[in-house]
Amino acid sequence: MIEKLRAWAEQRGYRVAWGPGSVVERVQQEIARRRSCQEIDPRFFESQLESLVGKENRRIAGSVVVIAKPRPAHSVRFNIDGKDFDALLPPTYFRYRATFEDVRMDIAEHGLPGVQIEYLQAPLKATAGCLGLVQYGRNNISYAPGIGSYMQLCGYWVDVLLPPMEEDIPAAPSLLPQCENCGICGSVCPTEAISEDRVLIRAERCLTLMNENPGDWPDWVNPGAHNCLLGCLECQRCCPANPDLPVESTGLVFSAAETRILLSDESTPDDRAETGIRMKLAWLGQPYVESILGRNLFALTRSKYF
Ligand code: B12
Repeated sequence: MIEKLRAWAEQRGYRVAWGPGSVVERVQQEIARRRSCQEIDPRFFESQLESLVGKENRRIAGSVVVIAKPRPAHSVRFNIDGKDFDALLPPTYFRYRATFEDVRMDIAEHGLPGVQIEYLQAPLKATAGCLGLVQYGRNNISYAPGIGSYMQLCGYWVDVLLPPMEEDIPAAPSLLPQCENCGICGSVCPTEAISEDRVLIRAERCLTLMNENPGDWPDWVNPGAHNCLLGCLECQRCCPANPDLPVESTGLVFSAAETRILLSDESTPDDRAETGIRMKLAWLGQPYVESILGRNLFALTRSKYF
């Protein structure tokens, strides 16, 4: 069974690791500890992490399997004042949720046929780190061997007890050796979310958290720092441990009229539904960003990157 799983991953260029379900509990306890000693901002914890660490979400007994799937960045085209404007989406954003399902269906058919496979709702980097699948960078993102950080982690419960991978797994997560004397990511982070004194990111300061969510950005955020339609690529693109960023087109084009509606302060949800905007965002796998996309696009047009 394990040989089949390994061959499945290798054929697709994925990395795979597995281990006992207790790894997830261990990771969850560690994050709860970081929350209780104030290493993690309480408001950030409640809004983003509680669902991953706060409740028992295992529905089947067995093992956990985590896959690192290489993903490129993607471009999306807008039309501003008659000119094409290509905005970048970091790896993982295009068809994020759909990718979990694609991988689940594929592994169920070819990697672990006959095995029940369910989504793992847990902190995936930390779980993958304990399983030896990834190492952390100083930017707090995880890196898989031969891939770097441009990947999506997909985690699953499987209803069989897979044999241990290696004797010393699960293990404590480790740092990339290249990070020991580097620190470039900390110096380019536009919001000082990466500090010298710790690996754990100050997530409440991360540009990604701000531009993925509604609301005004705090005054200390330089709007010119935005470099993607959603998210931020600064701490990954500068990283010597990463390959060049692969970029693919989504093929998605927002017409001049649609771009105008997105950028207008006065447009309504009906305007977005009547044009192709809503349908296009659903196809992109980002239906929740309808109300914030114009804000982000406007910031991008003003940023130093364009
Ligand atoms: C919440 C979340 C966010 C939040 C907070 C990020 C965070 N680090 O917590 C925000 C919105 C800011 C965010 C941003 C991004 N995210 Co995000 N996010 C998540 C989510 C849902 C949970 C992450 C989590 O577990 N946080 C809790 C913290 C405590 O866990 P941790 O970061 O692993 O922290 C551990 C380390 O710091 C370690 N540690 C502490 N000290 C030390 C010291 C040493 C020496 C070592 C080795 C380790 C170590 O201990 C901590 C655990 O106890 C996951 C999906 C999932 N289900 O897991 C995606 C996920 C982590 N995100 C992902 C991505 C791609 C991003 C972005 C790159 C997106 C973008 N381009 O804009 C940025 C990266 C920001 C950054 N530099 O970290 C990917 C990461 C892929 C990868 N290559 O690692 C994930 C896994 C989604 C996926 N399915 O692929 N994200």
